[in-house]
Amino acid sequence: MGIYTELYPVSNEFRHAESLDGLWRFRFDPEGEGEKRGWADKGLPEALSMPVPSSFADLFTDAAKRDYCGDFWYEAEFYLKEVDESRRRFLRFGSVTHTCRVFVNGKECASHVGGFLPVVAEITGAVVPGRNVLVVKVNNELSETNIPCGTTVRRSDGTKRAMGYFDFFNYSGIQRSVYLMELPREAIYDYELSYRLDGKDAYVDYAVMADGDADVKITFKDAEGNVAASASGRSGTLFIPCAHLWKVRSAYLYDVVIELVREGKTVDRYQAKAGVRTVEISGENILINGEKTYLKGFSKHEDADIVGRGFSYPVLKRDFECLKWMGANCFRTSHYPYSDEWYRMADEEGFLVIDEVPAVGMMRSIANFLAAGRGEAKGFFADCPDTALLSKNHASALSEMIARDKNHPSVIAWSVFNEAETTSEEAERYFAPLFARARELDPQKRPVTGVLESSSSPKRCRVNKMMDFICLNRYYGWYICGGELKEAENLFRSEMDAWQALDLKKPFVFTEFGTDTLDSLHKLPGVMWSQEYQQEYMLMHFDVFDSYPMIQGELVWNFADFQTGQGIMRVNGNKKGLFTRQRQPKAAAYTMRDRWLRQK
Ligand code: GCB
Repeated sequence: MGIYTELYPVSNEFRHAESLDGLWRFRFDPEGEGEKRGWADKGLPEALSMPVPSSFADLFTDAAKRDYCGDFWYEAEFYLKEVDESRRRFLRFGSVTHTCRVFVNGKECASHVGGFLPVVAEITGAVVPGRNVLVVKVNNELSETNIPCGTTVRRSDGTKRAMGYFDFFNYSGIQRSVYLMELPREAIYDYELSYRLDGKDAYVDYAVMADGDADVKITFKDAEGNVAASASGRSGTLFIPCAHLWKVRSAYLYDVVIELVREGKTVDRYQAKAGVRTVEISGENILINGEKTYLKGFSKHEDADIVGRGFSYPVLKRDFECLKWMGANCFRTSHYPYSDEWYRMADEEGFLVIDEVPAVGMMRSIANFLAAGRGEAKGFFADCPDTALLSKNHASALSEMIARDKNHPSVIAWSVFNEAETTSEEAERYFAPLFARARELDPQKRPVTGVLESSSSPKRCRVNKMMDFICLNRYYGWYICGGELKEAENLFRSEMDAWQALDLKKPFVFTEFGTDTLDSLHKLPGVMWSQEYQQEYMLMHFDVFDSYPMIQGELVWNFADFQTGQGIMRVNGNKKGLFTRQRQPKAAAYTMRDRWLRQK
C-alpha cells in the first residue's frame, strides 16, 4: 500500500471498520517511567477506566488530575478470529492530543506529533489470532516548536503545567473515535475530485491512488441511485450533464463509488459523498458556483460540558440545529481541524467551512488573547527556539489537514494560522512556504487565508499579501474601548478606512468579534458583560459591516461559551458565546438571527 492518507473508515464487502470506542484502561505517568517499567509491552498496572473518545480533564473531581500535564497511557484489547495474510489491518485514531506512540502486542506501530488530525497505524505484522493488546502513550505538554504553541513549566512540587499561548483549555487524550480497519492487500488509499461548471453541466477531474495495478472504476450516482457519470482509469474526467449543484444551505450530494477491478472482479471498493460546486474569489467577492456569497456564522470550538473536546454526536447535532436556527451558513474550525464528523454533517447541511490548522499562539504573552485583542502583541519568529522544527510540524499539520479534508464540498478555504505575529521580516519568511504548500497540495485550489489580530494593521502586516481573502479578528468595544461603543466605532471605522485605502481588491471576512456576556446579567443601559451590551455591540458592528463593500462575511466569536484556563480575565471560561455552553441562546442570538434571516 502506498502512503496511507486520511480516508474516513468505511465498511463494505471488501473492507471492514470496527469502532473501538468505549471504556479503556488509563493511567497518568508523572515520573515518565512507563516505558522503563514495560507498560508498552505488558500493559498498564493499576489502571483507571477512561471513556474513549473524551478529554480526561473534566471527568475527575480533583484539580491535580484536571490540570495534569506530562505522559499518560491508555490500554484496550481487541480480538481477531483469524489473521488472514491476504488482508492488512490498521488502527485509525481521529486524533490523539498532542503527541503519541501506538503499541500493539508490545510492537510500536506508529508515532504522531499534533493533536488534531488522524493517527494511522498499520498493525498487520503485529496482530495475532485471539486477544491483542493495544497501548497508547500520550503526552500533552506544550512548546514553542509544536502547534498550538505554549510552554511547559515545573511547579515547586515537581509537577508540570502546560501554559498555552492561547485562550482555550488544553484538553487532551484520545478525543476522537478509534477504528480497527481491515483492508484488502490491494486497496484504494486516496482520491481527489475537483469541479468545473459549464452552463448546466459539470466536469469532475479525478485521481485515484491505489496499490498495485488493478483497473480503477469511478461512478457518480445521484440521490435516486442512478448512475450520473462513470469513468475508468486512475485519473481522468467525468462529465455530468445537467448536474445537481451542491449549494449553500441546499446541499445535493452524489454517491461516489470507487472500485479496483482485477480480471473483471472487484477487489476493493470505497464509497463516499461528493458535492459538485466551485469556490472562487473574484475581486472583493466570494463566489460559490459563481454566485456571490456573504458568510454568516461563527468561529467555534469543539467544547462541551464533561466531554471537554471529546467528540460527541449529540453535541454535533445540537450545534448544527442551533446554526440552522440562527440562519447561519458558515463556520470556522477555530483553532484546529475538527473531528471528521463535523465536515460530513456540514456537507449534508450545506454549510461552508473555513478549515484551520492548530497554528495558534504564535505570539508570546501571558494573556496572549488579551495582547492580541489590544494590538500589543510581541514578536515571535525572530527568537523562536527552533523555527525550522516549528515550521516542520506546522507544515505536517497543514498537509495532513488538506489530505483529510480536500474532498469535502463544505470546505471552502484553508486557514494557515490564527493571530500569529505577522509584522516582522521573519514572519513573512516563515509563512510564505506554508501558503505555497497549501496551494500546491489542494487539488481544488481553494482560497488560502490566515487570521489577523489587531497588531496586523493595514500599515504593518506583511502577510496579508499572501492571502486570497483577509480574515480579521477585531474587538472594538471590548478589548479596545470596552464600554464606549461610540468611540469604539470611530476607531473601528478609521481602521477600515485604512484597509479600504490600500485597495487590496480582496474580500474581507470578520472571523472574530464579540463580548463576554453572562447569561445572568441584564442592565439597561448596557454595561460590559451584560446581555444588553452584547446586543448593542452587535448592532454597532452591523452598521460598520454594511458600510464597506469589501466586507463579505461575519463570523461571531463565539458560537457558545467555552472552557479556558483560569485567570482574572475569565469567569470559568470564555463567555463570548451567543449560546451558553449548554447551547441555550443569549439575547444577542436573537439580534443576530434577525439580521441573518433577513439577509439573502
Ligand atoms: C482572540 C482569539 C481567541 C480568543 C478571543 C477572546 O483573538 O483568537 O482564541 O478566545 O480572542 O475572546 O479573547
